[in-house]
Amino acid sequence: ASAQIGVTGLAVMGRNLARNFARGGCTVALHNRTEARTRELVEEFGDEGDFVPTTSAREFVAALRRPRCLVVMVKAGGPTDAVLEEFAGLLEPGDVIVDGGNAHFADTRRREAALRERGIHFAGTGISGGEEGALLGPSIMPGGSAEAYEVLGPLLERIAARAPDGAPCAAHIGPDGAGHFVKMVHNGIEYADMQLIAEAYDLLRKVAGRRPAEIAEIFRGWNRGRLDSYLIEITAQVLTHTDADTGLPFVDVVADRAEQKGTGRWTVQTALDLGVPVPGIAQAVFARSQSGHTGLRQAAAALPGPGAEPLPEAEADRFAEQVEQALYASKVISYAQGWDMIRAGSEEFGWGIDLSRVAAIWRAGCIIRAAFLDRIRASFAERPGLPTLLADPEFARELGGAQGAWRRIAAASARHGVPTPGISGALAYYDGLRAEHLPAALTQAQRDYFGAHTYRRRDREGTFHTRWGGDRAEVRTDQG
Ligand code: NBP
Repeated sequence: ASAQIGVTGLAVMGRNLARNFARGGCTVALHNRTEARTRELVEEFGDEGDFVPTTSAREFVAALRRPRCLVVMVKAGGPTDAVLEEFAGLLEPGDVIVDGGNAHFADTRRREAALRERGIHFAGTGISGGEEGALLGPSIMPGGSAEAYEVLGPLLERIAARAPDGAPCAAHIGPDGAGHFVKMVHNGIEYADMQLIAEAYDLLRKVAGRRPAEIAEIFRGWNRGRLDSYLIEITAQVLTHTDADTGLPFVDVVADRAEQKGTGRWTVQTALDLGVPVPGIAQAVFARSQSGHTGLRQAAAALPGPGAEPLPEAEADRFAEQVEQALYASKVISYAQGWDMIRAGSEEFGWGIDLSRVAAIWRAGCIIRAAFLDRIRASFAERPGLPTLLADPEFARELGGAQGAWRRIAAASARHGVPTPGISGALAYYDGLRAEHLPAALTQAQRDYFGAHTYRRRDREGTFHTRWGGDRAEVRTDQG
């Protein structure tokens, strides 16, 4: 047994992770259900490092040093269960299985509990950065026991991306499903971020009358400022690309129906279960869903609305600056909601997640990597009990500074008929949190009217009900 780590499941992700380990100096055992993939990897990339190709699960396990450490990179769901069942029978207490696939954190909790019974550590691990990240350095979010991380940590930190300060973008997140939960929320934030960028593009195009190549230039400018991020950078790349067949801007030949694999939906479903408001993520998931409903869109296509009359040229530059402010403010709101959700999950499942550490390992390697994450890291490091990112003095000052422009953009989008559920919804969230009084009072009164659901009063302790159907007298319901 010579390999420090093994990878089973050698499709795009597994293959690139295995190469990353090998390039980093690890001896890597290789296994895949279909042998051909293992052979191909060694033929094409065998000179990149030390690989130990194997042709059976038994041979694979035998190739690993104790305690064994193996990474499963197969299709999430049934295939993961099948592979775990096969390997669990061959492993010994103290061995570590890493599931690097996109598992639902509830499945990870179930699998961890079952394997723990057999003395095997199971580290459900979120890996972000796609194919390229897997090879060059992903952001890695391992869950599972602290004991497992002792074995695993040094190996994962070796292949992870490096933040600008040199720190590896891998850190123990917390027990059982914590890693996959955090990866799920990462993807939810990614959905929200992408939606906001799409809305900013739409506004610049339809209201400011800018062409895709001009918008790319605007985005490049933004990328030199506080919006500096991977998603803004690739947006500029996409917007400068021209379709070879038609000579049109690429964005104009792509069908306007966004698809989804499901992690955004999981985030929203879980948020509903946890009772944590993440409307920015929900709006993004629903916006993709709405874009794909061609039947609904066709049926509504003739409904009246404002014409596509762009602003006069003299106002367009100022408008673009206001879009930057609205985009930035809305982005802060989305991230605040994401962190609210991580805190809620951590409390619900007793994970003890360090909120600052999550921001630290998202600074590089992952899809939402951005300069701004270092400020979130610093914010939670200084104030671990911060109830919301909106209460951070610096973010609060920025939101306050942006709110004038943000309101003008939300108003302009309504006036021009450009849908901005992300930007306008983020503003509603901001106003909803800062409002001294919400109409929730009326909602609660209605609930008491039709369902005797009771209410609390602003001026007194206790719960009350008004006898709406009778004399409308108020009765106290929390006393004998
Ligand atoms: P896929 O998700 O396409 O899975 C293909 C791999 O699963 C192959 O190695 C295949 O073996 C194996 N497999 C299947 Br399918 N059923 C199996 C079974 N019953 N027993 C054993 N092996 C089985 O590969 P991927 O795109 O590389 O993704 C791997 C994991 O990483 C997934 O969970 C994915 O969600 C996650 N992920 C992907 C990305 C990304 O950007 N693609 C990013 C982050 C995470 P075979 O060769 O014999 O068919």
